[in-house]
Amino acid sequence: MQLYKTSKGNLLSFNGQMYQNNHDWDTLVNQDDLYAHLISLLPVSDRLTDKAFNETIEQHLLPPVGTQELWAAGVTYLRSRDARMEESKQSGGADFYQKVYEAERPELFFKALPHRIVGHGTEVYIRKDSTWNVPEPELTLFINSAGNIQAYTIGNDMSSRSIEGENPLYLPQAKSYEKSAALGPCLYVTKQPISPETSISINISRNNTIMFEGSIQVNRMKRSLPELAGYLYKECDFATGALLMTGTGIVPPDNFTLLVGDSISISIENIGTLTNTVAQKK
Ligand code: DO4
Ligand code: MG
Repeated sequence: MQLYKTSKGNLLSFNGQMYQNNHDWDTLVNQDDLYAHLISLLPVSDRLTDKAFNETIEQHLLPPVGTQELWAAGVTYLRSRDARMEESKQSGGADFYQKVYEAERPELFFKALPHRIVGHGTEVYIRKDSTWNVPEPELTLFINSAGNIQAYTIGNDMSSRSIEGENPLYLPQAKSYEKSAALGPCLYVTKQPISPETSISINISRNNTIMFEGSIQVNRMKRSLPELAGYLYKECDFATGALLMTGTGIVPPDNFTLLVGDSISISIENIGTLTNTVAQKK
């Protein structure tokens, strides 16, 4: 089922029926068994027509986040390792990416607090002091406060490759700035873990021309999803749960950089499409 956060309440799509409730987001999603909890709420939720549902989503959609921190895993796919090794050859940082790809401990970094996260249909930013910028399409986990994966969404881990490539110690500046993270359009809540065959795809268009497209399956990831969640929760508590981007397996060629006005669309089966336009901080 798909759970959408909107400024008019929470919308749920289940078996072709649409529902609405007004529960507090953090309380609603931070459950031991979110799927069973949402099913139990259906009899006491308002039924919506398709028209009312679609209009609310078009006009009032928010990113699927309450007070949760957003974290990210890196170098979880071979393509990310290779691209990072290439971009950091000059700085002497290439070995670190090789090592972290092989290491038992994954790369995890803090990405954003909720106020820096944007939703579907809005702007993401590229930095004005960066010359090489890319989106990173990533399956993103919602993990409850007990450390268990309860749902999935689409994440765009906007990244500056020029800043990150100059020195790996600049990673926080390459990754965390205003509107550097997009999430949405919904939380996909499943009874079973998401299928490893799930496909992630992206296209970037400029003046209605596709400039780049690519896709990958989740099973190409080097690490398991519970492994990434387990490392994040090792020494951190998250009172209302946390969101975790799981790394990119798709990197555009080195001669590609995003420009203001580009449109980025990321799709993941069963979750939908997350579309954002590229802009800069005013
Ligand atoms: O190590 C730098 C960041 C890696 C990353 O964001 C990714 O692989 O998705
Ligand atoms: Mg990433």
